[in-house]
Amino acid sequence: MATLFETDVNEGDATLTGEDILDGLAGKDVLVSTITDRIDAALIARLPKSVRLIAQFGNGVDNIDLEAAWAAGVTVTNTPSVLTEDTADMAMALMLALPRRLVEGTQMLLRDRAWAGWSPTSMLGHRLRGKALGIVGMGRIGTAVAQRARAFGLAIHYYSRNRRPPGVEEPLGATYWHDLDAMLEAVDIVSLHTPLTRDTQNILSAARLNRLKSSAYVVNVSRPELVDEPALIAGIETGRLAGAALDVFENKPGINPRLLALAEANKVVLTAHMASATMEARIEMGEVVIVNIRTFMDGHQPPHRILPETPLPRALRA
Ligand code: 8YV
Repeated sequence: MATLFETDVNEGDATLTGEDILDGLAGKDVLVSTITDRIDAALIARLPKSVRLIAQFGNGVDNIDLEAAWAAGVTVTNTPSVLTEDTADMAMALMLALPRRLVEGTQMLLRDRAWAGWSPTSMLGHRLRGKALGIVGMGRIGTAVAQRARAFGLAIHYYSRNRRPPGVEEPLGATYWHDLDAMLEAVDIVSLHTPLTRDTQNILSAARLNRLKSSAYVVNVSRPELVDEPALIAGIETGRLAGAALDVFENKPGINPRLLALAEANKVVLTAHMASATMEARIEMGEVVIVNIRTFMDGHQPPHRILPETPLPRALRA
């Protein structure tokens, strides 16, 4: 097989420092990054002059200081689309997991060996059909979730930066809400599908969580910073909220023990940032990274360049 690129590969070490990244970049033209690599202004200022492209292996680019990259003349690309369907599948799985007590049922059988057999009142959950789903962010992934949720009989509500132009029908008979606060009062489940930007950070603030019905629960396959996590935890602990199903949560220095306790009590379902983790998606993401790099190296605009009108990620945390 012909060698396409000469690479210096970091094999899955999620704790790369800026120095590690810079060390690996000597003599290179492209930095291929993932969400765990913090590419802040200080690091960008120290990039070798040869590095003109940051090719993110992922959809979200909130780990990259886009303004600093652009100011330094560095192009940034990502891999949208190829992880849309798998991420939407996981949102659906999480949406079902809490009301249908999937994790609890498995734990009772396998971990606790406590199943006494079927009875009419054993493991009763709640039906999804007929409930109202509020989607925050009706982009590619939000729309793919809406399609699935519609098939499950949920009524679709959404709040989004981009409303369809006047006269264009809402997809899937969805109800658009200009006012997120009002939508939260109306729905039974809220699912987050917006990128993390300066505008969306803490979009599910403590005050907004308070607007949800006490029977409502939160699904998050996007970014932890979209939610006031301490307020979410306190809300579930006090019964103010029914629960949460989270693929993403604060994990520095570790997962909040109160969140783990809620998962033990089956009020919360936790998965390990794996919404896009299919073999197929990872292969396709790699292919898109290669297309972005080759196009750029051939002197053309890469197909998935992050454009300057893109809402900026929130300021990277110190
Ligand atoms: C990826 C994600 O696995 O693409 C994203 O934005 O959150 C994940 O599903 C990760 O970003 C890889 O860099």
